[in-house]
Amino acid sequence: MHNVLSKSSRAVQEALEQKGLTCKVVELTSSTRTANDAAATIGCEVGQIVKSLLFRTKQTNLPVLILVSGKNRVDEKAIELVIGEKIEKADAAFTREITGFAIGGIPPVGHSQKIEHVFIDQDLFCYETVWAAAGTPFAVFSMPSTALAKVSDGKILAINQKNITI
Ligand code: 5CA
Repeated sequence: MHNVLSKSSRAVQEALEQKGLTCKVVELTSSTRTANDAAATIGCEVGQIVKSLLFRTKQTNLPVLILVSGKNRVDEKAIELVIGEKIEKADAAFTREITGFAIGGIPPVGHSQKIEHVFIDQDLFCYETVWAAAGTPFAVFSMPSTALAKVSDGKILAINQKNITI
């Protein structure tokens, strides 16, 4: 672990503090780019990893942030039913424009633009503690899942795709 945070991770740390959270961003020496990498590096369950995925509404081009348990895949239809419009994955450029961060390090809070539509996977509440990216593929922080709901101001929903054959 490093003591000095990168610029992106420092911005996330500051955003957390502004929201009254005491959690500390940690920079690791192994990659936490994917949920599986992060779980292996941290030594937690993959379900405890918060994937912060950016989508966009197809017609109105508005950002939709979906905070998903690392063990789940987003059921886009469940989200579309709530917002009344089709959505699709945002590309890297749109993601950076809205969040201020690159894919692989998108945090659940501290974005450069306000995101109106935020959804939280209800399965994250199976865990007392969850871990999220903090600005880079090497930085993470942990927080109580209840705090995640509070600071992200998201709508809690069942968003896991049910019909996957593994
Ligand atoms: N650092 C980890 C967890 S702490 C992390 O950021 N995981 S993540 O799941 O939130 O971010 C990686 C996700 O970004 C991938 O699951 C994938 O859904 C998405 N992604 C990767 N490449 C692209 C791309 N080119 N365009 C849109 N989304 C992408």
